[in-house]
Amino acid sequence: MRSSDSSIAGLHARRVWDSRGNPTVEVEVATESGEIGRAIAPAGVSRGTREAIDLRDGGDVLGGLGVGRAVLNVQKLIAPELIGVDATDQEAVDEAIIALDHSALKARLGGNSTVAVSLAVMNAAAAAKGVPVWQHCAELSGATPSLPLPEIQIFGGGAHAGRRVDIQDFMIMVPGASSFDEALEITSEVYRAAGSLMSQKGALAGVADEGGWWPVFNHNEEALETLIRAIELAGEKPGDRVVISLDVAASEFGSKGKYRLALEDRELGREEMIRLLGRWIDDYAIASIEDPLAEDDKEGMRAFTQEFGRRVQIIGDDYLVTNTALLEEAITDEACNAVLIKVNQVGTVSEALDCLKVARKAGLGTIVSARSGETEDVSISHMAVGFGAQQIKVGSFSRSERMAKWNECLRIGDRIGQDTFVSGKPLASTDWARNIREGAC
Ligand code: 2PG
Ligand code: MG
Repeated sequence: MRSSDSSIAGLHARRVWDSRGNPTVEVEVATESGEIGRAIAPAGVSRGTREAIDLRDGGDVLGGLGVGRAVLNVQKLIAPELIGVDATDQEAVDEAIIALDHSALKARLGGNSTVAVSLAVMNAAAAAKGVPVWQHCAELSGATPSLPLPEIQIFGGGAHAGRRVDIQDFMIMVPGASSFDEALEITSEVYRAAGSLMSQKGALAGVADEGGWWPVFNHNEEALETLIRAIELAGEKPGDRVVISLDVAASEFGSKGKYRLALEDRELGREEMIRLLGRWIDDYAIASIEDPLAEDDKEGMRAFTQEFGRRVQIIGDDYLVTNTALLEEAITDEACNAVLIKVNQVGTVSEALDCLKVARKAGLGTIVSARSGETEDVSISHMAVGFGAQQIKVGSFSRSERMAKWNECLRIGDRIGQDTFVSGKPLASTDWARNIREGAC
């Protein structure tokens, strides 16, 4: 391949539709060699206030969610700057995008435009090189490809289920599985068991936005109790091979150190919230908690990590929004011990990879994550493998926009070998704390 063959020859953007039936941006990038790379922007609803902005048209049509302006930005503003740039040089591509929009939240171009372009270029570069996307990602990141531990939702909640319960994601992980495939098989059994428990109580009411069972519970803890029963019904001992993982998404119901649990009609102070989660950790085989406190509650995140950071994984999502500067601050503050990596939170592949590398260097856990609004795009499966992330979070174990990502990991696994599967080690690791002490970051 001549080097110029991987140069970008053209970009095309169009409106397509996501898993909620909302419009979103798809971009196709063509290289001089005639290869095409395609990607679609995902969309979150429980969004951090400091994440890249999705540019929407506003007005009455489509609830204001139109992407006409975002599509035009790709065609008129971004495309002219990228024609002739080598697609394999992801940093040059992303720098050119960033040069067009220095606003903190990519408000001019829209994070939905920039992420679709950046991912499409990544996919086009792999095609031009004639290698699978995960391999190109490994070359970009310098990591050894590995199959991440899946983190899979059983009950949806929060903003993904009409706020039927306050906590957003009730998930499981199977760190005791011997392969990615076995982790999915055990998850499938637990998912099915949870569905039949709901059915027995006459509470089976369909699925939430990410495919987890719709939560018909009278209090948040009932979801945890039911999840424990489902794990047992599936023939597993909670805390043994299977552990529970929560995304509290506390910014959705808390701010300024106060947390309003609407389902239970009570408001908790910061300390009470920490005590409640601490009791759940003791009682329910919980190994990982995401956003236990709100994005504005640094004091709470620090206190929580101080107390529980050696027992459980504490993930910053809305708290960090895949932003390297916020991550560095959190490392100094010891405010969490793992980071969720969502490319559309920051807007480009290079910025997301930079954040992941900083986390890895500091010994923090790394979880590549989808959004609640997703599509058939499977770029994140390739990124999770090629970036050597320890975990992958894609939502539940139903609905094809979710299953497409799990299934893609299985296909990749056949190429790189099941022995690359990341077992439960990262969850038990306290390397992050030691690295901070030794000044490795
Ligand atoms: C999250 C994500 C995915 P959303 O909070 O982690 O579950 O939700 O995409 O709506 O921000
Ligand atoms: Mg989250």
